[in-house]
Amino acid sequence: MAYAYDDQNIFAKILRGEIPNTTVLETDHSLAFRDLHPQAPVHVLVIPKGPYVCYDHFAQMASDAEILDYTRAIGRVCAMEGVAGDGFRMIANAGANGVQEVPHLHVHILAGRPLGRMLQRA
Ligand code: DGP
Repeated sequence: MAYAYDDQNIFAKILRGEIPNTTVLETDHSLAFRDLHPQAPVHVLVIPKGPYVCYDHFAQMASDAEILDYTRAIGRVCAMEGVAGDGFRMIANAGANGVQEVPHLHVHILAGRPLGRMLQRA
């Protein structure tokens, strides 16, 4: 599977500083910021700085340093946002069936209210 990265996607523009964001955490290889349209009291997006379309692309192609940094960044955001006590959900949408809107890998961290069942029938 070849992954074609579009560097005009909105998160690439955020990474280049062309669009503002509300940053929660920045590390060497990752950026976490608040979702523009939050669906829960806590709704943070965590993205790698590298040009990866989706999670499987990242998991196959990223360096060990990027994967370590990204995984630790997600852990740090969870701790900073205090999501562990009442629980939370992480979502990484991919492609058309996954209804991925922005083609740059992002994990959603959602918390702060009961989130319902994982999936609904379309
Ligand atoms: P997804 O469907 O998984 O690709 O979700 C994309 C998310 O990105 C969606 O929850 C809204 C968010 N989003 C879209 N544009 C912007 C933006 O310009 N800034 C921020 N902070 N979030 C955005």
